[in-house]
Amino acid sequence: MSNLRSFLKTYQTGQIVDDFPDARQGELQRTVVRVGLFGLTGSGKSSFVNTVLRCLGGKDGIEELAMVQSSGAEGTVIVEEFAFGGEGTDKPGFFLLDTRGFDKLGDEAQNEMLAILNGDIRGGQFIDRGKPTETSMTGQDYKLSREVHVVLWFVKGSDPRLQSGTYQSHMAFLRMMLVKRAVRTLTIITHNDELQRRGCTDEQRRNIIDFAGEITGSDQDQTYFLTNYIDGKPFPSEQEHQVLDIVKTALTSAEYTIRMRQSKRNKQERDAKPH
Ligand SMILES: Nc1nc2c(ncn2[C@@H]2O[C@H](COP(=O)(O)OP(=O)(O)OP(=O)(O)O)[C@@H](O)[C@H]2O)c(=O)[nH]1
Ligand SMILES: [Mg+2]
Repeated sequence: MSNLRSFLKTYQTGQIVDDFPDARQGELQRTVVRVGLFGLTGSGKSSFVNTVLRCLGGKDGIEELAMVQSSGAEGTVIVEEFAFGGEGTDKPGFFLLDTRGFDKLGDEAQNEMLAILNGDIRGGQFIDRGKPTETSMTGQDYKLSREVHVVLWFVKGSDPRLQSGTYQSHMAFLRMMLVKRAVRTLTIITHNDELQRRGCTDEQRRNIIDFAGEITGSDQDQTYFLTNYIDGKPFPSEQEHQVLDIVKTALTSAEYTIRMRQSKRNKQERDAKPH
């Protein structure tokens, strides 16, 4: 466990998957893994950033916290980047991208998520939600180092609307784009402490996994239950381990995505050359 923690504290891109046959010279050294956190408002994205900060500490000991349930100005979206890993070097190993949640899922949400995936909405940037964001629908011509390499999709496990089918909608396009980009989605079901307190049964958990999967497209083996660290509450090492495990899994998925995208890119370049 402390092994995993120290691995993640010093992590640099490329340390999990051993072979990147199609990487350009120095490409991995320049790339910081970008982990996109998405989900409805109140699902626990910012709390997750703070939980990882508590477990790992930020790059160079930076401990600036994410704003939990922040009330950004109306119509404005902020993506915040939090740097982790790379301890003892001048480059972080990965960013967690905390995004402003949606009240509902639909076309607007999809378009905005796609722009973040493509790297067209970056950290600290203000976006007017009144206007659609310009972004590529195909994901071609984008730079691998700008993009999001893995998605963590947050779902509040104790949200009653999950069971009522309110959310079973409309994210098919985005899911297709993720598949096309070879970006994996992990589903993070938060508020596990509340589920435990209510005596949630295994069958109820399976239902929650299914409901969440309808939104995110994840199977059971890509779905994790999580209790976020809440200021002032005890945080047992078992919960900490869950958090570190999710981070490691996310970084592993991201590295496979980077490797696959490099190979695709090189193949396209070869195919485009005149014979
Ligand atoms: N009990 C419990 N509360 C949680 C957990 N995760 C988050 N919360 C609480 O849920 C509320 C919402 O959490 P946030 O982290 O602000 O949610 P968010 O996804 O960042 O929300 P937006 O920024 O509005 O999209 C806060 O009051 C958190 O303290 C959890 O695992 N258990
Ligand atoms: Mg937030």
